Amino acid sequence: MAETATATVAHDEHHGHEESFWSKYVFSTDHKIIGFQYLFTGMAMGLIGGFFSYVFRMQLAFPGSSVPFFGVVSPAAYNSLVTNHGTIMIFFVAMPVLIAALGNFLIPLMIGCDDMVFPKLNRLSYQIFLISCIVLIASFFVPQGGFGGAWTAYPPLSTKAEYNGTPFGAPLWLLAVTLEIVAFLIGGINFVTTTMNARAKGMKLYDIPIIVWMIVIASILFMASVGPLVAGAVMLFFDQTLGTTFFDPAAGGDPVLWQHLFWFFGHPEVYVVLLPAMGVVAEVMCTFARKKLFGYNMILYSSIGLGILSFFVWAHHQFISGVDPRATYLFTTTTLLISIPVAIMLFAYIATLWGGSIEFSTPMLFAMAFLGEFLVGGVTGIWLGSSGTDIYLHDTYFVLAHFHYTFVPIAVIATYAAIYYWFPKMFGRKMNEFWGKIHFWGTVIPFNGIFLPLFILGAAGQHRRIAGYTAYPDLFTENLQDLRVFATGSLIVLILFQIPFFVNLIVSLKRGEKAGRNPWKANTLEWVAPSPPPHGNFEGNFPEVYRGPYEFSVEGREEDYWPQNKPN
Ligand code: HEM
Ligand SMILES: [Cu+2]
Repeated sequence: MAETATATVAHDEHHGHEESFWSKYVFSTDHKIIGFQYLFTGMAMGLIGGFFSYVFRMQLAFPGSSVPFFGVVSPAAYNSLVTNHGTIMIFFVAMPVLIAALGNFLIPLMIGCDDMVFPKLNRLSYQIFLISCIVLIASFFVPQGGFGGAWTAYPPLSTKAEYNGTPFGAPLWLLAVTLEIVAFLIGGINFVTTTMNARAKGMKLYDIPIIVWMIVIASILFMASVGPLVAGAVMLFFDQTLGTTFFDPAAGGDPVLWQHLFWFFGHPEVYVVLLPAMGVVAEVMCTFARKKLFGYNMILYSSIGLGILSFFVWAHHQFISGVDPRATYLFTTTTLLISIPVAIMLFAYIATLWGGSIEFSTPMLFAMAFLGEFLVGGVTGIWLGSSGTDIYLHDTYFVLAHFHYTFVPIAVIATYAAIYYWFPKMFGRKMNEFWGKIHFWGTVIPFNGIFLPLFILGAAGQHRRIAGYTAYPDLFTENLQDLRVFATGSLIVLILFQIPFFVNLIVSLKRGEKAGRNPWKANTLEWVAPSPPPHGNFEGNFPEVYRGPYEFSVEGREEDYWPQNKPN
């Protein structure tokens, strides 16, 4: 079981000498540093993606006027902003932060070893990711601008510069996304292998914290679903650059083939980012409710079931693409089925809270908000997964509101829960609670202010991805313009309330209250290590595991928590 040998060898190689800034922070193979690299790169990309949403929401509220800090938004710029906002948020924020940053920082600490089993592959993964970010950003500045064919890159629009007008932007976008995928394939191998082979002595499969399981399952899902998309990406790249016609119907190609390849990956991808977020919420909730996780095995098996089912739902994105109407029955059914494991997990989480002695700390508030907000995303998905209703709602703002009610809880709300919760471990100090709570309310309330009105606009027929909708009287729904302005105003409020977060983060790094090893009195192994953990994590004293990760409020014990490494 306890196989830390490989990691120890690699890690001894660079022990015992003063490290320069470059070897310590830039070319490091330490899993924690790589986690930070992913975290801060992801957050920086998040600022760019967030800025883009500000620009196009301003255009939607005040069509044609000059947007402060940007200028007048041309239709081409609008398309490119929307496309790259989506691309950035999914591939360059949600994935690097939730999987790569948390996976890297937490897995070795939580399973009680000194590093990933392949530290150099780990470094390579981040370096490729960084290159992919640079390629994507560069693609905004090439002649004729960045790609504007949506994050789904449907052909024929995406295949030829004559169609999309971005001869350099389109292939660079594709290259960036492909490199990002390569980075995560490499990283994923490490997460799975490390968890299976390097666990602390005594840690059985069912003693692994749920978040580690979630990252492992997510990595496997990603690896299993992305292959066809990579093949498709290469074909699309050839269509763009070499003049092949795999996806161009004008020359006998099949554009719907791309949709299949894209969504065969695209739907599992939703769970790739969802599962780590659910893991975060589980850890935070148990600690701050002082309760054992309700139904550990059930949650674990539900997420595996969810993963498997997610390979059979992809065509619910294609109900109006000319798929056989009989197939839509099948995909409606599988889509409704998949809501069962998600519901089981949500119920288990609510049961975990039930009767707990809840402390409404900042991470806990974010974790609980995740449950409520994600529920709205899940429930509205049932209408979209039913082909009958989807034919009407397809590509409206209803869809947009639906998936933001899933992605914002994942990539924003759960991510903040994670940052507030593990910040003391990462940097040895706590973040300020008062400002944390201000940040919480200032994020969650305006979030609903942005997206609730968009459900109404969508149901009224407003189509997504339209830059100058005033040009389409049928789609304009002029009487609902107030809702658009309200949504944009809410976004501005949300953005302003991120300032206390960043100030809190930076000030707490230097002046936050010192945390000690286990500030939240939690049970999992990362809290055994010093805060912040040194190189090698446990100062050579690797913990031994005696029980599962959630033994809170056990009867007959003096303390209300029982760390995994305490013999009794
Ligand atoms: C909280 C701030 C956010 C706001 C205000 C926002 C707003 C929007 C809007 C208005 C659009 C559609 C524009 C149009 O179709 O004309 C859009 C598209 C999109 N957003 Fe967001 N968004 C936010 C955060 C996120 C996050 C966190 C994610 C994912 C993790 C995300 C993923 C997407 C995707 C995938 C698209 C579709 C892009 C496309 O159509 O190609 N967004 N966003
Ligand atoms: Cu889907």
